[in-house]
Amino acid sequence: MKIAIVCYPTFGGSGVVATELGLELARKGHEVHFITYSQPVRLAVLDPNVHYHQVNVPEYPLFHYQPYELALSSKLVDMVKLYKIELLHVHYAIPHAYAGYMAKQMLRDEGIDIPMVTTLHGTDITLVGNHPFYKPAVTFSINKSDIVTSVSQSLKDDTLRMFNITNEIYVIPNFIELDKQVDKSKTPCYRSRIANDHERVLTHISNFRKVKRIPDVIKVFHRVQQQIPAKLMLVGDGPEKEKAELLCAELGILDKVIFFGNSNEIDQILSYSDLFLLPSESESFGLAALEAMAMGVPVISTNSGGLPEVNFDGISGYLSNVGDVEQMSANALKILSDDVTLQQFKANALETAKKFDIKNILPMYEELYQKAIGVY
Ligand code: GMT
Repeated sequence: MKIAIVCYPTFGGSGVVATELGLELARKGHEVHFITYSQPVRLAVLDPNVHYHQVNVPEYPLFHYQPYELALSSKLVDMVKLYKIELLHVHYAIPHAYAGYMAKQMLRDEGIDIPMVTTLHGTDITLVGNHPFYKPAVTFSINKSDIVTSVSQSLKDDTLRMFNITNEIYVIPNFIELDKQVDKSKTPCYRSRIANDHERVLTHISNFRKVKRIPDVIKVFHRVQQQIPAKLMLVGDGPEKEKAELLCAELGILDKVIFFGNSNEIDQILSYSDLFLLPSESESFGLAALEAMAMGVPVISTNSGGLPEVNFDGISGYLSNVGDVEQMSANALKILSDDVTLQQFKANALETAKKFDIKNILPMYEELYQKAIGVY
């Protein structure tokens, strides 16, 4: 199949999911075309089945906002015609499904019918919760897609509750590539630069938006390190980072916290972590938690959104109500305080992650692609 993938190419779960999906489809022999404004961060290796087409938005001073959707829909039309692409898979209703629908209409005028699969990742829904003026565009984009998928049951339920949806929504969970090899030879030496052998390493990875509740990450760590020797690795960048640094300084733990910024070495970082913290306000899935579990790292998270579908309470880690720093700290200590318990949780985390192996999830997308193509 010739498939175009449209996504946000930045350090975010949806971009990672779209990129890994495209790469795995390419490995299976499909021809995959990424169409976006910059090369997705994890699209380092190009293979002959993988193409990347950049969407350029010419700057024009008359426009207060440069029209990305227009540029994207034109690019989609051009690439579909040039490469005879058979299916569009867009990640996020706005603006991608919105632009994809316009491309479909333009192509139809030229006698080309192309199906569009839209995957919902959550932020569309959160955004509409905060800014209802996007609601008509999101509803329209979802209803005009040929197939709609959602990364969790929780996100599907939220979407059906908040919008007037006439389309079926298929739940396809996010996935992880389990066969990936991490260069373990680097692990002990890197770890020793971060923490002593007797110290536990706690980790949080995100885009440091408010929804991630970074202060809760720090407060949990603050309590943990009062009981056991520990270090905290904070990976990623975003609007809440500076406040996080100030809070660490205020609590007197700055010397125990390492701010890494954005990194492409997530697996390496996770390979010397003992516990992952994800106390988010809302999370449609929590890909970062799954990435941690796949590296054998148990997770302390909230029970919001799709997190209970990924992190199993008392097995791969623990779930708590949003903001319950007290319980999250107690649970973290429960996991970290002795080696036997920690090893058991690490093994459980990896075992749970295996349910989300890309090998099991990819056929679900391929089946829906066939169904979408069958529509025309
Ligand atoms: O979490 C973010 O802020 C980034 C956002 C994105 O667009 O990558 O993540 C969303 O999609 C991920 C992939 O499906 C999910 O794992 C995240 O839970 C979801 N974020 C939210 O729902 C807040």
